[in-house]
This record gives sequence, C-alpha cells and structure tokens, in this order.
Amino acid sequence: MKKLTNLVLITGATSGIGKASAILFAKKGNDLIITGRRKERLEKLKEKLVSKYAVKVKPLCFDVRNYKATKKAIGSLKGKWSEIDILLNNAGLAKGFSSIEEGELEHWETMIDTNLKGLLYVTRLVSPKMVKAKKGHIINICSTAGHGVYPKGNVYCATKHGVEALTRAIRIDLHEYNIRVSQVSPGHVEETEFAKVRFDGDTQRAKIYEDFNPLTSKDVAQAVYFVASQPKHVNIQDIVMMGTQQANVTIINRNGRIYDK
Ligand code: NDP
Ligand code: 8X3
Repeated sequence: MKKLTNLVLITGATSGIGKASAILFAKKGNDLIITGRRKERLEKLKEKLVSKYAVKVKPLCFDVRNYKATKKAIGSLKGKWSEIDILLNNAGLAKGFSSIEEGELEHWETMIDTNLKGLLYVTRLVSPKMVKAKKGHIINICSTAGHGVYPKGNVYCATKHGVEALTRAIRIDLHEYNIRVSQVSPGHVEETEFAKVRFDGDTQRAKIYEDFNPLTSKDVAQAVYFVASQPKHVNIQDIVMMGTQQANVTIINRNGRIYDK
C-alpha cells in the first residue's frame, strides 16, 4: 500500500469538534482514522471525505469506555494504518447539571469513564508505536472547564482538570521520544451535540447558545489544525479560546447574538 499522508486518528468524529476536525484535516490532505459509536455516521463521513478530498479514511466503531473493544479496534489497524502520526483525543461529554448533593452517580461514572479513562485507554494503545518510531503528536481536547470551575459543573470540570493534568504529565513522559503533547481548551462551542447530550436530549434546556455567539466547531478545528501544523520543533502546549462574548467560565454577555447581525 502507498504510504499514508500524516495519518490522524480522531476519537469522537461523528459530530461536533471531532467531525469538524476530520473535515479540516481531510481538506488539508491528511489520511484519517475516524472513530465513534455511531457506525452509520462514520460510514457517511468516510464517503464524504473520500469523494470530496481524495484522502484515505478508515472508520473504527467502538466505545472508548470499553477497554477490550478499544484494544480490539486499535489492534485491528495493520501496517501503515497502525503508524499514527497524530492522535486527537476528542471523544467526551458532559452529563447533567446538578449541585453535588443532587448529582447522579450514573452521570458521574459516564463522564469519568469517557473523558478520563477513555482518553487514557486510547493513549495507552496508540502511544507505544509513537515511542518506537520516536515521533508523533497527541492533542487532547480539554476545555475552559479544565482551567476553572462553575456552579453545577463539579464532575465535568473535575474530568477536564484531569485532562489538563494528563496533557502536562504525558508530555513529561513522552517528550524525550520527540512526541509532542498539546491540548486545546475551548469555552462554549456550538454546531455540536454537547448541550443535547448534557441535558439528555431535552431540546429546550439544550438551548444555551441563543443569546450570545459562542465558538463554532469549525473555530476549534482551526485551532487544532494550527497546533498540528507547526514545524516539528514547536509544541503548542495549550490554546485556551472563547467566543468574544464569553469572558471566562461563568461570565457571558448574553445580550444577543451580535455577530449574526
Ligand atoms: P459532541 O457531542 O458533538 O461530540 C462528542 C463526540 O464524542 C461524538 O462524536 C461522540 O460519538 C463521541 N463520544 C462520546 N462518548 C463516546 C464513547 N463512549 N465512545 C466513543 N466516542 C464517544 O460534542 P463536542 O464536539 O462538543 O465534544 C467534543 C469534545 O469537546 C469533548 O471532549 C467535550 O468535552 C469538549 N468540549 C466541548 C465544548 C462545547 O461547548 N461543545 C467546549 C469545550 C470542550 P458517538 O456518540 O458516535 O460515540
Ligand atoms: C464545555 C464548556 O463551559 O459547558 O467544556 O463546560 S462548558
């Protein structure tokens, strides 16, 4: 098989930031492994990227919370498909919005299992080949919730603070193998299913972007691509980014979507 071009594995490519990143990396000529639990969406995205950008795309359907399934999926990558240049650890979610004394254990476990353990499982399975090759780039999608906390954000914020600690710790472990470890930390991002997932499909509660302009998934994809496309001696450690109407994790100018006008 012909050499793959700067192979990027993206977790959570079926929607939002992961999908927007897949589209941008494909547009720039990168070959891709796209992952997520929704097989149909992966197949549809593959079709689109292959026909529009003439790149090679392999869909892998698995749940990052399940180590056995994750190991099987990553283990199925043979030859050039196993030589991943960039790992984008994006799969993640928030579940619920409750003060700690009312939090649902199932929500907490889902967030911890996905945002932390899932990221760790994928990294554990992909990084050995990068170490052997003495090259690679791991980019984690953190959040402003990994830098600050907000009311009722408790466990989601804790998982993202964990991602922030892991980005720094993994960089210490891997820098001597020339592996770059970076993260992108966005504030609110629309064109995603984040709010819908957080509020269990309650579309009314999920309307959290109507009175201000947040970032879009494409804005975040641009930042991810910027991180990934620096010269090899440059490692962007973190990009913290928010929409202009958002000042920090709690302060947002909700006086209307001024940039839509
Ligand atoms: P989306 O809900 O649109 O995308 C989440 C992606 O993660 C989906 O592709 C989903 O795929 C995948 N995913 C979720 N759980 C699992 C799982 N158990 N196994 C495999 N894949 C999984 O939301 P976003 O694009 O917003 O979220 C992407 C990342 O960005 C997350 O880490 C989130 O925390 C972070 N983030 C989001 C912000 C926002 O405001 N939207 C702001 C800051 C950070 P599938 O369901 O098919 O498995
Ligand atoms: C998503 C942004 O502020 O909803 O990470 O936690 S926030």
